[in-house]
Amino acid sequence: MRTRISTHTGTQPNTRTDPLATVRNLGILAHVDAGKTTVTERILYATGTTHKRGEVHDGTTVTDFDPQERDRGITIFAAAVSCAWAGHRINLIDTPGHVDFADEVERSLRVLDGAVAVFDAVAGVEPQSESVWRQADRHGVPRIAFVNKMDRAGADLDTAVASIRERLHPAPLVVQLPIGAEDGFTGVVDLLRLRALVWTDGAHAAEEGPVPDTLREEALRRRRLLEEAVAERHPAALEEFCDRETLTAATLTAALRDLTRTGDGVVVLCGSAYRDRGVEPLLDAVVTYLPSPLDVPPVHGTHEGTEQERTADPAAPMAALAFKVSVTPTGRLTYLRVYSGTIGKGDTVWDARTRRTERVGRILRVRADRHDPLERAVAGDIVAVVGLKSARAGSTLCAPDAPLLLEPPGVAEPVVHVAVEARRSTDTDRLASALARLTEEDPSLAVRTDPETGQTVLSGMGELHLEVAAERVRREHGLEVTVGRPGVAYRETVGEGVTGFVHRHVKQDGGAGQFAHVVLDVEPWEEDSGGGGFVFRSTVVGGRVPQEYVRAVEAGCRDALAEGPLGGHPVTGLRVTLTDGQTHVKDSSDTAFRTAGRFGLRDALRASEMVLLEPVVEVTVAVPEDGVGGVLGDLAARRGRVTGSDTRGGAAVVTATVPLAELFGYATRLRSRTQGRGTFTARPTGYAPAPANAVPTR
Ligand SMILES: Nc1nc2c(ncn2[C@@H]2O[C@H](COP(=O)(O)OP(=O)(O)OP(=O)(O)O)[C@@H](O)[C@H]2O)c(=O)[nH]1
Ligand SMILES: [Mg+2]
Repeated sequence: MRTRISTHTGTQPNTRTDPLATVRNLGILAHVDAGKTTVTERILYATGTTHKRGEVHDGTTVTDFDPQERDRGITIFAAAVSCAWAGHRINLIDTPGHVDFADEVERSLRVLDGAVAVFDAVAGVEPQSESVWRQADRHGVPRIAFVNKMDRAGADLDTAVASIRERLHPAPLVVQLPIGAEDGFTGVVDLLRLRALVWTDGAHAAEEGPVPDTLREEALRRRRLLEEAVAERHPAALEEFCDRETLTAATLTAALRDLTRTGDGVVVLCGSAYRDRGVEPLLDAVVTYLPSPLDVPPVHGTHEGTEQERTADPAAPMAALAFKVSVTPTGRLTYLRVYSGTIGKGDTVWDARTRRTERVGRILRVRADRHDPLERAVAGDIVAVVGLKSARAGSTLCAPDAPLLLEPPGVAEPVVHVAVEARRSTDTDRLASALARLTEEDPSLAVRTDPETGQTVLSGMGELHLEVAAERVRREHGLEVTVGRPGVAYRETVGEGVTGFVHRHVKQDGGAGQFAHVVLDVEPWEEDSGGGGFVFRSTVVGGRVPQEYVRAVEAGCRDALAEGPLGGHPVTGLRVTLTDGQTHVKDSSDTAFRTAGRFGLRDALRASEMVLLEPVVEVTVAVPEDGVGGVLGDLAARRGRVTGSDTRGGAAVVTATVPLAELFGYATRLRSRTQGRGTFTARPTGYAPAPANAVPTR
């Protein structure tokens, strides 16, 4: 095994007193193709976890192990592997960059303590880098940035950093100066230690030496800029800077660590993962700047309505969150982040979702090519467990005598669906169980039977997502299936509502009667309340409708939102006000008011002016300049609205808002129109009114 030098400066807190301080739960995040899997691969190589460098284009990487990932050259499933560096254990999750798999990223972010955001040194911040950055912001995950592909023609660290500053974070703190450019990129100057690290092809590790004379002045200038930027944001550093007019490497390190953890600054490094340059300093930065499980706030959960807090203490009651389920030859692996307590082999645990106990079979530390069995895993760790039958991504597992429900990661609403049918009718049952297996592993897939056609309908996040799912049914289950044309999930909203809409639900023909009168106002409502686009209130005075019946009316209204009058689509973006009502001493009940709410709102929506909404995405298309005309024409034909155009690295970049329904097959079309040189990415931006002639039914 080759030996690598570790270049990290500064000391780690508590390393001797608590082994948890040496754990890093790390995610690799970025836009599609920025090089996450290659970075991961080089990390595994640098840490001695693997002994050869795998390549995405050869299908030989550790984390893109699924046959479809290897064929398509993209990451589809987040993969977790553990490795060791400078006395630390790094549990690393390589995430997919394609927007269709954003839910996989979301679930990973839920369990991470820190992340490396990877950027392409030519393209800078790309649309999906921006989306995952915002996702990480929402989860409060501290990040460092790695500007990758410094070897590419047109690579430029300063431009990439400028795009980070402009689009993601006001304080990128660059700690390296590249040595050489593009094909001649050979190393970096470490601005903290003012030493040069140079990599030569075929060599085992970086060679460390003095800063080359030609770069000395520039390195000192940039060191100065770094000191100023840090002092400006860190009070203790500012004090030292004012006293001594400079900052020591140790002060810089400590301040950068603080700024990373509070999110007030983002440390930026650079390199070329493909050429294996810049990986060791990145690992050093991970262990130096990113937090350990001890440094992050305690996790919160609920039990029977009361909120509870759990700290990363191995002696506390056990609580863990499952973030991934994967059915492998080793068995059904459930990946867990343990938040508190200790989970042991053979333990009985409580699944807060199913409200049942399960037994932990084996516990595994997942390494590149093997799984190491563990007797137990403690708070702060990420491990895989064999033997759990019902746990899903998002399930809380906890000690049976200390039940707790951790908030599961949100699941995005599927926006695209296809009808799936087994070629042979005798395979229908097998198809159903294959699809059930897929949804078990991937909560962003959903299966239902269309009540009108009886067809099996699979829904998910996008065309690619469903294509991958159908292909898994074929490959992994050996089933021949036909897949229909994709369709999008429409919604309905209120254009103009109604006021004083009266609904009477009365059944008094002997026996126990039902009596509920409601009067409803319905109006359009902007979706900003976080309540799924539906707001309910009551303005009833004088106790004419008792509180419990008001709640029943609300529940009934929610029932009615499932199917709107235009085509049976979910209804969103409205406020319903219960303005009046009437009860009957004997015959009123929760059920009667719930029914009145349901049919009252259904009829009120029928009487309202409704608007059909369709999912809309923002596409960013990059093509050689001579292809722009064709792209614009094509986008216009797809009801696209161009919102911007730019040039980047010799290519024209067009952004446009396009209805998702018009985008099916676009990837293939663009490739053939541009002889494979055009690329595009799409980012969901929500829903917009669909033209009147597009009124579809489900
Ligand atoms: N020139 C150059 N190419 C690189 C570098 N790093 C990665 N690549 C190439 O870029 C392509 C994409 O790399 P991946 O590692 O698959 O990127 P990714 O971010 O994991 O992609 P997704 O998982 O599909 O989002 C591959 O062909 C890599 O060989 C680099 O440093 N320099
Ligand atoms: Mg990848």
